[in-house]
Amino acid sequence: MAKLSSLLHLLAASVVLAISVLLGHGVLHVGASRSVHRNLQTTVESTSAMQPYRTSYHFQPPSNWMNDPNGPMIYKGIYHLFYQYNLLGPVPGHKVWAHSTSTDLVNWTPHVPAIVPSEEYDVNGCWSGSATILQEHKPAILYTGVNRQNQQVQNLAVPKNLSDPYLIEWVKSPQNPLMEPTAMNMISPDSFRDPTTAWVGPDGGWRVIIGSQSNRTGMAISYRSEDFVNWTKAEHPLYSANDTGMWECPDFFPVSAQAPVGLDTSINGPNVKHVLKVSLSDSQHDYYTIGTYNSVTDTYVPVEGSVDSNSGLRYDYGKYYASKTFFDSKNNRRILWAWINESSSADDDINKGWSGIQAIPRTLWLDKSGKQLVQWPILEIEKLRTNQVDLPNQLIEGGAILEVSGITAAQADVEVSFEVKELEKAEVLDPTWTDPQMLCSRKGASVKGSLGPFGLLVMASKGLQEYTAVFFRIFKGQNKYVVLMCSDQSRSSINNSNDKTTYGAFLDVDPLHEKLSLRTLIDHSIVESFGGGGKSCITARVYPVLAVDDGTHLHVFNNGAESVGVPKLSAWSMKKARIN
Ligand code: DQQ
Repeated sequence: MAKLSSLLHLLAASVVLAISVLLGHGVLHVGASRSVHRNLQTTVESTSAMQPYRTSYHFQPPSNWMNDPNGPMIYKGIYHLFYQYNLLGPVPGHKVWAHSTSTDLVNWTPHVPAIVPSEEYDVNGCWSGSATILQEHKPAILYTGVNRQNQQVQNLAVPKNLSDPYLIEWVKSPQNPLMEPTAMNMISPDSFRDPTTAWVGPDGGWRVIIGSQSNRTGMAISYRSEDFVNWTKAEHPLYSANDTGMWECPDFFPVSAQAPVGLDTSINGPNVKHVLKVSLSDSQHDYYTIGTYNSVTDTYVPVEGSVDSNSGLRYDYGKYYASKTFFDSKNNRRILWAWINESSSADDDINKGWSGIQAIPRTLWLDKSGKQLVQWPILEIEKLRTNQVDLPNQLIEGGAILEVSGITAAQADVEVSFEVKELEKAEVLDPTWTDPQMLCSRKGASVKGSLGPFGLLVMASKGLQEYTAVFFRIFKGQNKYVVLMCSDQSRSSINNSNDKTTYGAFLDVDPLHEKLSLRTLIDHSIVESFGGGGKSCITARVYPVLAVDDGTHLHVFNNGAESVGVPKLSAWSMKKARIN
């Protein structure tokens, strides 16, 4: 009964917000929009005892459903994040572009939604898209509208007032829709969405790609334009791959082969490689390839990674979808945003009144090897660190568990490195063990090995009835040592209605010459881990029953037969950010 009344309360507050927007309050001043959001906030705060899973420094709105990050950009020194949002509840529904801004990518101010369904061409939803900074630093948004016939079309919106750094009001182009599926262009009306940030070619013309599929061949359809309004479809897609299904939220951008810096989206040249990322609707995973892009012929040839095989490269081997990058011209870096969905049931989402979190924005660059990308949480997040705790350099014997106390373990940042001396004792890797996720689920944290499992037990309850284990194992491969990184959720909660899939990735680090490093960001229901300085990342959602707030503990463990050195472990409590 209590649950029902809090749900009704929440729905009522959501309807207030929806009505105010529909009545034209999309142009409300920020102050007014805040008061509307405060209504929602009150609802959530009043039930805070029932809200142990809300994050403290990962971005999320006060309530309701959020999915893809949309149109991230920096304008006049202000960072903008738009996101797919259902005004009416914590389940998927008609989408608007909700909008928040920040000066540091850590603390966020909510604004009224920037783009809401209002016209024939987007009446059934304003779906994902991207921002492009045009000449004279003018931002423009291309987004997918779902029209009255439920066809997907591409539309343009521009700021009403360029002198407003918060870009509160957006105006839809009178020429919309700009790109449509027709019998002539043979594009399927339900598989044509999510325009990327556009880039300029050597001829001065704009190019953009849009996710699609044709008979299960996933593809990135190319369009060109001189004026950003009139777009012509290219004869061939930028890239396609058989039997990969629908490609959602493509992202295409250059990376420097010389230095770990970001590049503006239109840059190309001898020391530049290109990344094509696609979000595969079938598996709900983001895959990327690294290759070369010929901007004259508009062709892309991938060299590393593969979209059509399980061994393809992924940004993250856990929950991480519909990601999108932008070039931060202020700090010369490329920043990656992504949606982390729930592992809880839809009923639980309705009870808690919200669904969906954004991962911590990550800086991303090309690894020295040129074979993969590296990702690291934006430096700004470190300003939330407080109460640092360090463990002295020590050896952890096989079977040992050591508590790291003195921090808020449900809201923390932990960095640890491991050193393994007797590598010859590593277990032999069976050549058929090619699927890291499968290997991690077969050899979870409780399965004793030789070199490993060793790592962190996070979100652990006092008696260890609940914990999430993030760990490494080292194997002897054919001519090198192979490092496996796992995030094992099988013991994360005594509530069995949650998805507790174990995730895994191979980590391209040579334990003969390098220490194995692990950083884990813990935020109540999110465990976001970076192995080898960001070479492999795994994000998990967890909903413990016992290990909540002060009942949460952090441990370092070694369940292998051999001892492991821990030269360094630092952990911090994280302060709460203003996440909306
Ligand atoms: N989410 C949007 C679509 C996109 C999908 C709708 C990916 O535009 O393809 O909310 O999560």
